[in-house]
Amino acid sequence: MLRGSAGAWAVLGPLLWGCGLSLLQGGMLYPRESRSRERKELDGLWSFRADFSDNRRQGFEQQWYRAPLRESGPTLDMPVPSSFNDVGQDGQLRSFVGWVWYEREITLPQRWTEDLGTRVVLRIGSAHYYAIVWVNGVHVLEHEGGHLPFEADISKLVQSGPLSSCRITIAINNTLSPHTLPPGTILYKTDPSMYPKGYFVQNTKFDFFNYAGLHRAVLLYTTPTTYIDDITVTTDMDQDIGLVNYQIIVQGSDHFQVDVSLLDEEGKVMAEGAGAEGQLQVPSAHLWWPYLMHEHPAYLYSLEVKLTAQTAVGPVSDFYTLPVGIRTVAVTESQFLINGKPFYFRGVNKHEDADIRGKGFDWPLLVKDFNLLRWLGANAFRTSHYPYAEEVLQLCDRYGIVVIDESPGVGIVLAESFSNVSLQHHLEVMEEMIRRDKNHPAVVMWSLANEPASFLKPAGYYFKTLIAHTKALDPSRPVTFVTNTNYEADLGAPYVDVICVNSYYSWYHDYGHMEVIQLQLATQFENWYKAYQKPMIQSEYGADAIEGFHEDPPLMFSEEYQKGLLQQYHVVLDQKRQEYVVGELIWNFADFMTNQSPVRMIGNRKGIFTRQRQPKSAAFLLRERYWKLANETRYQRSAVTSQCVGSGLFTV
Ligand code: GCB
Repeated sequence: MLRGSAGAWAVLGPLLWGCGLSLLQGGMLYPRESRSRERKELDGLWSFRADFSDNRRQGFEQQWYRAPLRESGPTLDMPVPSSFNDVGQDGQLRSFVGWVWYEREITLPQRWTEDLGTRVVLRIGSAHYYAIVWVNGVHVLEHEGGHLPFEADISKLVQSGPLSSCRITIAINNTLSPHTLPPGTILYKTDPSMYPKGYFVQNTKFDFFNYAGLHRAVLLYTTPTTYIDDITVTTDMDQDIGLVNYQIIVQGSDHFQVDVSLLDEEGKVMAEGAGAEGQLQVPSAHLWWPYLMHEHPAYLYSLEVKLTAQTAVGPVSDFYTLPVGIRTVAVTESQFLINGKPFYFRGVNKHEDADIRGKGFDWPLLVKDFNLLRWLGANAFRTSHYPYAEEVLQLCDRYGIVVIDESPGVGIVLAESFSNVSLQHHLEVMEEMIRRDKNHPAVVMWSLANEPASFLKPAGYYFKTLIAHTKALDPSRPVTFVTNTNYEADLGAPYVDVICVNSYYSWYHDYGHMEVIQLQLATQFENWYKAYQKPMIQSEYGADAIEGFHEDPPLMFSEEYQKGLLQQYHVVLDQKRQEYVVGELIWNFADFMTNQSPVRMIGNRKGIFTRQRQPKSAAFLLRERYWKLANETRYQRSAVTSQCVGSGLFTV
């Protein structure tokens, strides 16, 4: 959510979708280079200081943004992108709660500061959690939410003075409150016999470490002053003709022309169009298929958009190329269909998490993860429990890995977190998320939350409203949230398209008794299906295993127990996937960091890979299973029998 003054960025955004009312300003296209656009990455070392003052407000009281940070006190070198928590040797910084300050001075290319026909934009991929940004000491914007990008047009600031350099200061606060997403509470501990004066801790109801900092790329990019602000693409099929519906938003001028061409993977023009809105038809279209579902999965066309405009300074052109996958998504009462074929999610839940960098974006890690996913034969993952970096979704598009895109609605369990203030923020987060991710063919469903207290009275209204808004913003994709509430008590489930259930039989209860899993799991599925007749996904199941711990017969925390527990689940999943279960997502892809607690041994160890991405025994089990499942359905052209229900055919 953008807050406060946004500099010259003041044009009210038009409606993003036909029937979706959006309050967001402008589009959020991924910054790509083109003939008319340049980008300058600001990755590397930034100056950094955590504000350890008692009220954490010294930085504001002393206006640290007014002059280079080094002038107001000592600074540390801080890598970007990275979480700040694990790069140092200071335990206090690791668990710091409050404001931290980042600063970077940069030299701009001469043309950017002199050419008034150039628009210079500062874009921050993610800053967890609340961020305030100044350029050369001038406040340019604020943003709430740690997992989605925000940007400001800073042209006026960098083009108004004699300077060819600019100083970017970003203050970030990681404090979570009952109204943030995810929510949290600050607990003041006031017993003077136990705690020093002013002592407080951050409490959260989610199971991962609240890493903070500049987690994704910070960059500057340019466009002409009349520019392509947003593109929305939806696709459909008519026999073998691919239909690509496009809508382009232009800012900066009312007198412009838009031309579009759709190129295939060989660069051949397949269709052309003119105007800001229209439909392109692609005869014998190559569809975008998931990994291992087709001999040529993940086929991507390129939509080349060319804008020409007459402006006061003469003719201007802007170019932007968007990858486009042609595919449809639909839900029946027992199936999830991609391109009209039954799709079974064979996948994982992930986290953005690794040694040292925490949640900081890292290309080698990302490529390793995709290589592991493909090695497993997985075809899907859920972005548990927040939206991941855009580059992750780009690789999903490219490799055919299907995504359930989840909002940061994790740990919504306090009554306060279902209030109108919280709901309003959640609505806005969905707008930001859909604005960013709407054009990815890999994204097939929105997940609004993970394990909310959906049995609480206000949850019914909360989810009814949230789901209606999400569907209004994007009528083309099904919507879910992930539940662990009893099927009879869940007040949000009536509104979802797919029932996603987490369960930990023989882990969080019936410790060590794997013999009860089959009965309990079968009962879970049957109860839910009887109540709702909607397709179901086992959206989490798993057990902690410490790599190298072996016990046979299996004991909890051994690799044998993890494997044995999964095998018990698989027996029931194999029965129910013949009926209405449309997917299984293991918890978790890899071990990950959590808060310290007596039930977490240096983090959550339910990964089938270690945090360093080495396989445990369970990884080999899943690999065998996923390849077997893939081979059962590989390139299969089975007829679709069930009727589409609910919101009908979802096409993207
Ligand atoms: C869950 C949560 C997930 C936890 C997991 C666990 O139900 O959705 O965030 O990490 O269980 O291991 O307890």
